[in-house]
Amino acid sequence: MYTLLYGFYKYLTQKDEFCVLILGLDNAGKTTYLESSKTKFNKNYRGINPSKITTTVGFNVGSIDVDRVSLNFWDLGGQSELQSLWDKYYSECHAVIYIVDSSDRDRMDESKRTFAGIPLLILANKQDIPDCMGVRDVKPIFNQNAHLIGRRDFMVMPISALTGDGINEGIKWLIESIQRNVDIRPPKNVEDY
Ligand code: G3D
Ligand code: MG
Repeated sequence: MYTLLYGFYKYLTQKDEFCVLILGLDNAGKTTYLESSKTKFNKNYRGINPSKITTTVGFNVGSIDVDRVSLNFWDLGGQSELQSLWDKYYSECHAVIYIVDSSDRDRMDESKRTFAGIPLLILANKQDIPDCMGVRDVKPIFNQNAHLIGRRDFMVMPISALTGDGINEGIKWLIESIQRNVDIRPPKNVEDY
């Protein structure tokens, strides 16, 4: 009886866990995005003051729960020495969020890295900065690499990690895409570890 109830309890409470890689050049707003998402989705999370966010050495992790889905975010930091680690984490992940600083026209070209297979959400961050590049400007730059982006769910969305605008829409898109892709990359549940 206990096992039956325990099994039922586990069925009710178990969440599907997915890993989401947060990539982007340094200063794009990755850490701010992670903090902002946690503040929005985790009721009791109070967040750290944006002015206290310092350059990420190593990486930051964080997770958010949305209904029966748990997203584990990995913000690997953008320093070029660490970019060699991206591939390793990439093979284990269910989706990639790539954050670009829309106010940094000079480095937009450097941002055109590509990844294959899993859903890719490109966030055009810092939309609160006047005269930044909008989605209309950012999208064509990544579309030049459409042949590398290949057959996958791919979206460019505008956000401001600082004000939180656009975060919810991005997470919603991400979860829908991960769930569409679940036959190819099933969730990693606690029992798998
Ligand atoms: P990173 O983790 O990708 O390196 P951070 O980037 O999250 O550390 O952010 C780098 C700088 O960009 C920070 O400013 C941060 O406040 C700012 N930033 C992040 N997101 C936004 C945004 O949406 N709008 C604006 N205006 N600024 C943003 P500082 O001055 O602390 O270096
Ligand atoms: Mg950082």
